[in-house]
Amino acid sequence: MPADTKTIPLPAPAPLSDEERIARARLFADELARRRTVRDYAPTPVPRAVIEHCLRAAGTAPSGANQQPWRFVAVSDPAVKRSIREAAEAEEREFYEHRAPAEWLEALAALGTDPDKPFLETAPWLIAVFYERFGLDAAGNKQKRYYPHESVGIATGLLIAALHRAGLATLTHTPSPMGFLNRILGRPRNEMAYLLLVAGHPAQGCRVPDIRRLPLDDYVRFL
Ligand code: IYR
Repeated sequence: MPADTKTIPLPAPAPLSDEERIARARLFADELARRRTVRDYAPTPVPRAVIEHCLRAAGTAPSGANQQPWRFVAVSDPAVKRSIREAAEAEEREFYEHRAPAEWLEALAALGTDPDKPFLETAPWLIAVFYERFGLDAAGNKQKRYYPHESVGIATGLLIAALHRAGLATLTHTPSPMGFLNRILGRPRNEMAYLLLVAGHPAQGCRVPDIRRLPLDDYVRFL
C-alpha cells in the first residue's frame, strides 16, 4: 500500500469455530431460501425506520473506486405511488400489447404477470433504485463512474436480503423503459433508474408461482 494511504485497523471479525461458521452459513442460506418474490401486498404500513436500516445495509455494498454510485428514493406518499403506477402501467401495456416478442411472453407465462400493477399503490413502500451514470461536480463537469451497474446490483442484493431479514416481502419490478421515474421523482439526468423495489407485507392468502431453484450442482463447480 502506498505510504500516503490512510488506514485504520480492520474491525475484529467474530471469533468463530469452523463448526459455528458452517452453522451460520447454513442458517443464512436457509433463511434466504424462504424469500419469494411477492406480487400481492397487504396495505399494512411499515415504519420508515425499517426501510432506513435496510437502506443502511444496502449502502455498505462494495463499489467501483468506492464511488458508491447508488441512489434510492423511498416512496410511501400515496399520490406519488399513484403517479408511478399510472406511468408504469402505460409502459407495461405497451410492452405486453406491442413491444414484447412472443418468446418473451412465453417465458413470462408461468409467472402470470400482466400490465395491471395494483401493488404499486397497495404496498406501503416503493424504493426506486438509481445509479449515477457519471458524477457532476459543482461546475457541472462530468466525472467518470467505475462499475456502476455492478455496484448498484450488489447494493440492491443486500437491500433485498435486508428487507427479507426484517420480515418483509419484496418484488423487483422493472417496467421498461423507466425514464418516468426520473420525471416523477425529480432525479437529475446523470442518474439512471435501475429498478423499482416494492416492499411490504404479503396480502392474506397470498399465493406465489410453484417454482424450483436450481440445485447447487447445477450452478456451482469447485475446483
Ligand atoms: N416488466 C413486466 C414484464 C416482466 C419481465 C420479466 I424478465 C419478469 O421476470 C417479470 C415481468 C412486468 O412487470 O410485468
